[in-house]
Amino acid sequence: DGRGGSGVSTITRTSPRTKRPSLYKVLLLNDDYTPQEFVVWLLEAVFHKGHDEAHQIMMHVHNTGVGICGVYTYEVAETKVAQVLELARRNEHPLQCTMERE
Ligand code: TYC
Repeated sequence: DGRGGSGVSTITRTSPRTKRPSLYKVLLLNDDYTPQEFVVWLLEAVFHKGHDEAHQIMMHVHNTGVGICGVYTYEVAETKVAQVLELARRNEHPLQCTMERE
C-alpha cells in the first residue's frame, strides 16, 4: 500500500485525470422572412465559414428547418447564440438560434 517504512501511503487514481468538457451544437432555425444572404453573411462572420460552406448550411436550414452551425464548449456556444440573436435583432430579422448538448 505504498508504506515503505516512511509512513506515507499512495492513493491510486481510479478515473482519467482529464475530463473532456460537454459539447453543444449551435442550431439555426428556418423562417420565412430572414434574407438568405443575411444568413450566409452571418455564418461567415460569426462561425468563420467560407462562402460556399455558409451557403450550403443556409440552404440546408432553408430546406429542412434546422441546421448545425458548429459545435463548441458551453460558454463559446452561448456567446455565438447571443451574437446571432443580437445581429438578427439589430437588422430586424426574426432569425432564431439555439444550442443543444451533443
Ligand atoms: N427561408 C429564408 C428565405 O427564404 C432563408 C433562411 C434560411 C432563413 C436559413 C433563416 O436560418 C435561416 N428568405
